[in-house]
Amino acid sequence: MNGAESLVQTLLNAGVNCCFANPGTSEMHLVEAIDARDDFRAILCLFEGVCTGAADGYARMTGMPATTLLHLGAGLANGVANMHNARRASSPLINLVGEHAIHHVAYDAPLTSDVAGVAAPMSAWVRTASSAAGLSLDTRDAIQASLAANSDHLGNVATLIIPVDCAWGDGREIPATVLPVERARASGEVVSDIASRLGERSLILIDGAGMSEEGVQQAGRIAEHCGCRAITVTFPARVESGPGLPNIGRLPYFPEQIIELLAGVDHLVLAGARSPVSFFAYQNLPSDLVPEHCKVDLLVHRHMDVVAALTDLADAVGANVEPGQVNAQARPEVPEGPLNARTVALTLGAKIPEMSIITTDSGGGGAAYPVLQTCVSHSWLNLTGGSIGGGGPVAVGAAVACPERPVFALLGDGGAGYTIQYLWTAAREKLNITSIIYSNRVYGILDVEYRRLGINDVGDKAASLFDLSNPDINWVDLARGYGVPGVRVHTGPELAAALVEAENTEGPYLIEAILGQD
Ligand SMILES: Cc1ncc(C[n+]2csc(CCOP(=O)(O)OP(=O)(O)O)c2C)c(N)n1
Ligand SMILES: [Mg+2]
Repeated sequence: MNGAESLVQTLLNAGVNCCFANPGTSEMHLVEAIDARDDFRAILCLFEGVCTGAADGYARMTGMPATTLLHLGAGLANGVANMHNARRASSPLINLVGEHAIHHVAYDAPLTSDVAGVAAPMSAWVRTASSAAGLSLDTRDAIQASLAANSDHLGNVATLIIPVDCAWGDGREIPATVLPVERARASGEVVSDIASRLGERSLILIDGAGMSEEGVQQAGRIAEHCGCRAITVTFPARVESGPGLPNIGRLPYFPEQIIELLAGVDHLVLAGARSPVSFFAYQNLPSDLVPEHCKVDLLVHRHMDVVAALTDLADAVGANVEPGQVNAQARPEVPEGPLNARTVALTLGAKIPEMSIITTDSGGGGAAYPVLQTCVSHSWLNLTGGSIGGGGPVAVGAAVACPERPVFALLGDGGAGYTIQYLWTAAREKLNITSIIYSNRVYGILDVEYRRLGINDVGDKAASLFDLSNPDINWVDLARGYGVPGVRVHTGPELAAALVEAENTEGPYLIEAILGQD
């Protein structure tokens, strides 16, 4: 058994059996070791940002790490932006990155670079293997690090750098056990103290595992009993939502909106969430958005047992009630007329199947959340770290993880441009992904943010930096080029028909939604 084979065996021993790959010469022994195993899935992605984003989506749906296989510092660097989103999601992820043989590094051949230096800022754990015999233990440690209860800022991305002589040298299969991860309980004292002060002007802010079905049920019990509200952070990694589940709202995006919401809150309880701050700094606004009159209580950190803490809190307040439920509604009618974020949302509400998985990026997709919440059960995966180009790749990983569930990727035409190569992987793997491109032909939010600074005179150069026309991007042609059928739509009924067509089409489908006036 060589080092590469011992690495793959160690992954399989721990139940890690999927790799999103874009290999090169220094990874050939790893390719060979993967090739030898029927029980290990290898999926080619045409850009490394698709590999890292897909591994993130896979982890959010399974709770298990997928691996990426990347080519030295340059390949890893291409994957860093979506590693950032994965880090913000606390997704377990294992990057396997090839490196020159140890003796070859000193020759400074063209692909030589500081691989560990590239990995460090987005990784909780980085190691460069130094022997073939130790590679299985290195792999065990990488798996353990990806599953560890790390604090928020570290995340759960583990990067194992593998000099090729460690892959081709003699390996050892060590029966390396991955230890179960213990998540700390919230202190009983903290729970009862918070319980004694929960009231109508309390707000429970939830993140992490607190948004699992069990977590939102417990938060719903507390909210119902105490008459307070429970909401998630603005861009949670995954939320279970729909009729039958409690009405868990969401922290808004703009700082003014958050300030307005918190003005009526005297008591903020953090359940796996961090205290709200402004996404960006503005000269006339604070970074910390919690008003002075508001007492902030940390119930539980995200890396601790958030669900148990919410359960303990519900018990401590004596919440012998069913959780309050979302105000379930019939599915909306398909709206007539031109499309905008709102009419796309209503049409999705009318048409998408139960148990769908939704991924979002930039663009107007977020407007669909309050609509879908009332009428269709779904898992919603957000762009956690604000680095656009995550939504398509995350959809790939979610579809690989849950082949029986339909996946919808709601993407802005700006964000989609960063990682559009995901379409080819979706076509090749016959993934059940319907992509909806919100085609307004502009980086719309940048225009909004520019004006928010008080600049109303948008000059030609500035306008050209926000504009996506001239030439217009033809998303349907792009999709066809990657082997994905699709259609362009302008109205609610056209979109509705396209969604039916997507459902009846095996594999992926792309809908370019041309947005008119709001
Ligand atoms: C990696 C990365 N680069 C740049 C940005 C800055 N940025 C934020 S939103 C955006 C444009 C989004 O445009 P689009 O997807 O078309 O959505 P729209 O605002 O038009 O609804 C850009 C460039 C970012 N967030 N992440
Ligand atoms: Mg746009």
